Amino acid sequence: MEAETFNIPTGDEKAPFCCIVIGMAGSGKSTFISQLEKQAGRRSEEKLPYITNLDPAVTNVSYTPFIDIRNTIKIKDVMKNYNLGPNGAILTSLNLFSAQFDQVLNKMESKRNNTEMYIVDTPGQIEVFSWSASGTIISQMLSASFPSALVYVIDLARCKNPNTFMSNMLFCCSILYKLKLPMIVVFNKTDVADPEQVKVWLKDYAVFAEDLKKNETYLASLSRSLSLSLDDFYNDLNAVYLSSMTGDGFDSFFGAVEKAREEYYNVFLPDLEKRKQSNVAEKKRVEEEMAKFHNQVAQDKKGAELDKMYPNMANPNAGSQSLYQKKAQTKSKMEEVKEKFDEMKIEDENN
Ligand SMILES: Nc1nc2c(ncn2[C@@H]2O[C@H](COP(=O)(O)OP(=O)(O)OP(=O)(O)O)[C@@H](O)[C@H]2O)c(=O)[nH]1
Ligand SMILES: [Mg+2]
Repeated sequence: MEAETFNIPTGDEKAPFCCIVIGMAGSGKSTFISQLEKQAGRRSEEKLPYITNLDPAVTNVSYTPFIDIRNTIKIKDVMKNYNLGPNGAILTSLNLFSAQFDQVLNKMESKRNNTEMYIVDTPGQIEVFSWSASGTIISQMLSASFPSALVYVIDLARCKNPNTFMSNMLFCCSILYKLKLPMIVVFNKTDVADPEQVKVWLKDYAVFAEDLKKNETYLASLSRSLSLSLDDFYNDLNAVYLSSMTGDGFDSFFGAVEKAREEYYNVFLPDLEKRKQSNVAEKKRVEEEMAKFHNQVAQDKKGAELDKMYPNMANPNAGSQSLYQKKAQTKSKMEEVKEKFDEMKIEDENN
C-alpha cells in the first residue's frame, strides 16, 4: 500500500509523535525503548507510549508492546515453511506483516487520544528494516499518518575510533537518504563511554582531521574527505547523548522530539505533499498518453485495412508516411509509455 492512501496529518500539533527506532545490532534499541517508556510514564501517567514490536526474533523485551509481530508470525514456522535461515526468516516475517500494516495503523489511530507517543522497535539486523521494501513501506505508511521521525541509536562505545565513528555516521546518512524522514540521532551508553570526543568531532572538522592523523591507516585520507563532505549533515544533526541503562540525559530526547516535530511539519510534510502531487500529475499525464495511444491504434487498424487495399498510396492524414510506417512509430511511442510506467514502479519500490 502506498503512503498516498492515508490521510496526511495537517498541522495537528497535538498528534502523538511516532518514533521509529532503528540501529545496529546491540546498539541498545530495546533498552532505549524501555527507558523511554519509563520516562514518558513519569511525564504523563495516563498517556503511556503505545509500543509496537517489529522484531520477530527477539525472545524477551523489557517494555510492554501493545502490538507485537510475534503474536501474528512465528519465526520458527517461517524458517520451516519457507526453508529459510534466521535472517531470511526475519525479512520474510516483516514482509508478511507489512501486508497487514493497515490494521496496525487503525489500532494506532484508535489510541490517538490515549497517548503522546507511538514507538516502533525494529529488528536487530538494521538492513532488514532500512533496506527492505517492507521497511520502506512501513515507514512511509507511518510517516504519512502521524508526525514521525527515525530514531537512530548508536553505541557510543563504537565511536571511539575516528574511522569507526566515520562509518557509523555514513551509515546514518545513507539511511536518511533511503527513508527520507526527520531523524534523531541517539548516542547511547553514556554511562560507559564519554560522549565529549564525539561532540567535538561533530562540531570541529579540524580536530577530527587531527585525530585521524594519530590513527593513520590507508583509509585516513578517504575518511578526511568523507568527513569534510558530511560537514553540512553534521550541522543539521538532531543529536542527543544519553544512557538507556540509567536514564541519564533523557530530557534532551524529549527536546529532540519537539525539534523533529517542527521539521516534520515545516519541511517533510510540504515535501511529501509535493511528491504526492507530482506523482498524481505524472500518473494523469501517462494515462492521457495511453488514451491517445489507444485512439491511435484504433485509427491505425482502420488505416491498415486501407493500406492493404491501396499499398502504394500514402495516407493523406499522415503526410508522406504510409499508415504502416506511422504504426511503427506508434509502437515506439507505446514502448516510451511503458518505460514511463516501469520507471514509476521502480520509484514506488525504492522510495
Ligand atoms: N551500559 C549500557 N549498556 C546498555 C545501554 N543500553 C543498552 N545496553 C546493553 O546493550 C546490550 C544490547 O541492548 P539491546 O537493548 O538488546 O540492544 P538492541 O539494539 O535492541 O539489540 P538487538 O535488537 O539484538 O539488535 C544489552 O546488554 C543492554 O543491557 C546503556 O545505555 N548502557
Ligand atoms: Mg532489540
